Amino acid sequence: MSDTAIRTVATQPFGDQQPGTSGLRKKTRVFMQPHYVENFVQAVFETVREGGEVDFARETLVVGGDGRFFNRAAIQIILRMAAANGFGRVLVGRGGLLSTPAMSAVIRRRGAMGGLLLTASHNPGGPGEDFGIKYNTRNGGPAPEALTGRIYDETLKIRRYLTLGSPDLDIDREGASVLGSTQVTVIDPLLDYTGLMRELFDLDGMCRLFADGFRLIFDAMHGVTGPYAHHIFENLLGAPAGTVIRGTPLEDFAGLHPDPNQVHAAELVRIMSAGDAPDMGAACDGDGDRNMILGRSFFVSPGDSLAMIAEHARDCIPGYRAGLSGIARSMPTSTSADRVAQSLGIPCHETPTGWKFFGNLMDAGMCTLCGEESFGTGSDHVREKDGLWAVLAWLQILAARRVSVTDIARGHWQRYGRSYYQRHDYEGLDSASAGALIDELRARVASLAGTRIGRAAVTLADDFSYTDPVDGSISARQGIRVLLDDGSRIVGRLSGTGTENATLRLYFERYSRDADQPVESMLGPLVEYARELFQLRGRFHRDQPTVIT
Ligand code: VG1
Ligand code: CO
Repeated sequence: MSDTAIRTVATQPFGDQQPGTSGLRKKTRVFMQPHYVENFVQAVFETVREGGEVDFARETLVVGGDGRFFNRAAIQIILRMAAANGFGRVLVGRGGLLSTPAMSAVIRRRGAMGGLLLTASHNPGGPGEDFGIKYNTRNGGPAPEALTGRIYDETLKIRRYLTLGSPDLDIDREGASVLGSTQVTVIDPLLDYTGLMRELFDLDGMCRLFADGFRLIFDAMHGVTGPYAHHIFENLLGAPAGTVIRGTPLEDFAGLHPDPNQVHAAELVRIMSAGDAPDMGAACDGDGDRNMILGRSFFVSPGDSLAMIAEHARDCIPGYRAGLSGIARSMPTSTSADRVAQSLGIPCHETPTGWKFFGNLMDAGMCTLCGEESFGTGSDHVREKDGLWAVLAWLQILAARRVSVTDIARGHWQRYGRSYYQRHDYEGLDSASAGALIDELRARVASLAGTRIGRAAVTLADDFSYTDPVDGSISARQGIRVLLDDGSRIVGRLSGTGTENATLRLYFERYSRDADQPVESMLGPLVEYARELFQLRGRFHRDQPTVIT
């Protein structure tokens, strides 16, 4: 049999290939089992082929990932399968790299039918850590729930997949080659993304900021943004060499969690707290869709960051000069952005957790900016959250206003008041017990209405359900929420991205006109109440969260 003869390989369903909040995530060794990647990829192909209505020979598929361990091997598997399944063209990022927002940009700019992203995002990487696969659709965004549901159904039925017997392709040199009847082109992973940033931002304005001595430190956490950040900040904007730290993508992220928060980017936080700290610090996660923004000894909470970008976008960032059509945020995200939307006279939409819920709103022109409390910020320039875009948005605002990060935040609080906010994660809980707790709460939470927490009364308590205003689809069971009459909120939900046990996320928000109080004391009563409500001591014997962000 020749290398490019199509091979039909018999297989059995695995039963556990259900995508979560953001794609299929498992331990790497699970993905490394024979047929595991193949089954999932074939199930994606069968689903998006729509029973033969879509002719793959006329379509382009994009492939790339965040560079973690097993990225390259998975890409070679996918290239052979894409060719065997008859795709006309496959684009793959050089070295197997494409950040998540760059994938979205490539799909949109090149008219591809979709893309396969290899990443477990901010989860650690390596043979003993995590891996993931996600499918993005023609609009460049993550597959919506209806589609991931159909992909899962397909994984339960699968009996065979198609591949070739061809050797690995060289994915480290740009250029086209042919695999079976498929053209495979290795592309520069920076090209489309950088082009898009040039369209949205005034790079000259930011160059002047750096020329005037502004100092940035950007932590790529050994994820995929390193090459993008070196190019954009140091080559295009003239920031000095050394602005980007941990800028080389590594398969194991040097053993760290590539998660841009104050816990996992502790070194960056230390640099930003020192006497000679740069003007701004920023970090992105493994696949480049999350961001953290820091001023000198100052942390910008992600919900605030969304609100502050929204406040200044029209006046400071060329790509938004026409104004914003609306804002969208995930339900647990703070309501800071709602107040900006109100003052701009535009709608603010509240969606379940996960970027896939923003896609319909953006496609329908109902929102321009989107954000999540989990360090996700973005706009309708792509259909993913975009870490470097957020850093550039902040730089552009600072270049226009010529004040500090802290001044931007204080100005915002002065004008709109402040949402004190924290998320507490309790990791490693027994899955069955955590699931049972949420089920119990779902059944009885409504009865909390009218009871008091400190001086405030509960106005509404429920399990959040979302009806998509564009296609009418309903996503129920999206998180237990307790809303109080002073604008405070407690939200609790189980993570859908973990690969081991259960993680309970508790979210706390309290609004005040007084912006100068310590966060902990403002949220203290809510935290105490939630610990009881979610039975952390009684059921799980936990006194403290694993991570606070
Ligand atoms: C988490 C975050 C969510 C985010 C998702 C994917 O999901 O809470 O806001 O969209 O990760 O982000 P969960 O279900 O674990 O809470 V990323 O950067 O992993 O693609
Ligand atoms: Co990510």
